[in-house]
Amino acid sequence: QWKFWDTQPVPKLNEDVKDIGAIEPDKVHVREEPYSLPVEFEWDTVDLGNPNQLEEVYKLLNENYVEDDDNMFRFDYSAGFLQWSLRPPGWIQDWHCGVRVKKSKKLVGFISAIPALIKVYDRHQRMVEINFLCVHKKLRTKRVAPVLIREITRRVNRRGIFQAVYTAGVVLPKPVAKCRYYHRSLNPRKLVEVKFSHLGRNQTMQRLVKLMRLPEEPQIRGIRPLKPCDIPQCHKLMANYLAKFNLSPVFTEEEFSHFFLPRKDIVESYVVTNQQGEVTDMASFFILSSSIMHHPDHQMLYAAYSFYNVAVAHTQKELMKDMLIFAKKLGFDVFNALDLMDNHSFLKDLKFGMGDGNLHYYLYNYKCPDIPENNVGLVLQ
Ligand code: YNC
Ligand code: MG
Repeated sequence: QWKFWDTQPVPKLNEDVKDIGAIEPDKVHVREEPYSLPVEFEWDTVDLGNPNQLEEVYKLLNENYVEDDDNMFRFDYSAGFLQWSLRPPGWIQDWHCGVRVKKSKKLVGFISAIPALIKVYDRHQRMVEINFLCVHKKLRTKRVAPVLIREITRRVNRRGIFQAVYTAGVVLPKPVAKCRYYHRSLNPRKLVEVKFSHLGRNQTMQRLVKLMRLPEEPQIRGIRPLKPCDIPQCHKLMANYLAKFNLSPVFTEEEFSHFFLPRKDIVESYVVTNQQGEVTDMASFFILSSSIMHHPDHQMLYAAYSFYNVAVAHTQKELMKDMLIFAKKLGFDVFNALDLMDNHSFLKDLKFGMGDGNLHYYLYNYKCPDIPENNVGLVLQ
């Protein structure tokens, strides 16, 4: 069955893991030569600082990356989003790994890694986050994906890192956690028109629109965008919160600034402060729209994704309600959230509906007991 994955340091699907730690020891020697591609293709390290190359990655993903199960929507990661996501502090150029057709130089494959310190139960492990694995539609099922995975592993190993974390919709050996997407309609009329959602029995458009109506303005007094001067406090607040989960990132202050300072059309973060001016709560979402594949009137589904939220003076529900209000004001059609961290505490009351399909979390060359979704404290882009 798993011709490729059976050769990799990951637990078997039926394995009941009881201990925590690396599966195989760090390699003393890592091969210097890239893995061999089929003869028509060649490796290329992509420079995302070069507008033309950034555009090539954007286009590859826009036309060939993840679709929903019914092939109606496909992620449309913006060029600015890709730069934000793939160039955090410590990013490494040759971890932006592309495959081109030798003759035409057309980019037809991609995989990326970024560095991260990850807490797994009570251990801290230097890892990479793997994302944006993509093979052009015309090149599928030709075993190019395993070569991309082997090559990024080699490039990461060359830098002395031997563990990774990644997520995928598909089941592979072996998920450490399984989460589900939930969706909160902000523009129910459009969502029904494009068949993202449908009217239930005994439901009318008028009643649905009323059901999903939100206040015009945020409800928490003083909630405002995160600013550079909040960073030291906010970073501590987040670190303290994330420490309680069994799978979570350990951000440096620089990483925290990079991932949370607001960037138009990429990421939004808000904070609440008390009378002493101390940050008590924070909430954030990133912006990831999807192309609507075959609709006469609508081309884009504008979506916001819940990122990291910490509630202390307020409740998760109060914070998230304000995120819905901000997202609605910004023109998003839908607000998505996974059922991880403390998200179960607001999903039902704030009228999120369960999505189809799961998001599985994986570790490479690291094993640990299964983690229930409410103990997952990691959100990848
Ligand atoms: C997948 N998503 O099972 P077996 S998520 C990992 N992640 O292997 P072929 C996958 N493996 O069964 P295709 C995978 N999907 O023989 C399939 N596989 O053991 C496995 N889609 O390869 C599959 N992006 O080349 C099989 O398949 C083998 O041509 C088959 O290519 C697959 O970014 C893919 O969903 C996904 O672009 C590239 O379908 C293609 O179908 C595609 O014949 C649309 O591959 C976009 C899409 C995936 C998004 C993501 C995370 C990726 C994680 C990769 C694993 C990283 C391991 C850690 C490495 C660093 C370690 C260090 C240190
Ligand atoms: Mg292939």
